[in-house]
Amino acid sequence: MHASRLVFVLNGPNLNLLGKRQPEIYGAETLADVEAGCRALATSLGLELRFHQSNREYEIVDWIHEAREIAGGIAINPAAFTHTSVAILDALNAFDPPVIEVHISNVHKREAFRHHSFVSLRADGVIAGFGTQGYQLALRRLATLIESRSA
Ligand code: CA2
Repeated sequence: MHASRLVFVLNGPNLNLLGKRQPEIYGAETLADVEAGCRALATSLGLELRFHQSNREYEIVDWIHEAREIAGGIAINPAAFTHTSVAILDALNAFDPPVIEVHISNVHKREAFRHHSFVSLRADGVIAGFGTQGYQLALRRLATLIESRSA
């Protein structure tokens, strides 16, 4: 089977503030910096990228539905929706290719309410606490998984 090399990178609420507030938790890079880094790596991995951020749960659900038709994988930082959203879990459960969950901070070192993730019930892998480098690790893993599905 030939798996699509198109990957969606989806970001949840408040991640538009990355690099502008709380650098001690989330680092100094902006979301635009993260996107630029992902685009450069995607090119070198032979992946095509769709990179989105929204503060609205339904938009994230809609992008996952769009990905069902065309994408070979999703990397998602659902942000606060990680801990609350059955809707995003249900959408991901209707998406067959690999899903990697990304958190910039180590959620397990933080408040107890961040320790539970609905999305982890579906994710094939979870990256937490690697800073914004976690996005690059997720893309590398998706490239590996897409290749193994094409073999
Ligand atoms: O560590 C992560 O990536 C999180 O997904 C980030 C979410 C948080 O709710 C999760 O528990 C862990 C928060 C994203 C908010 O991002 C901001 C960035 C800069 C300033 C303020 C918020």
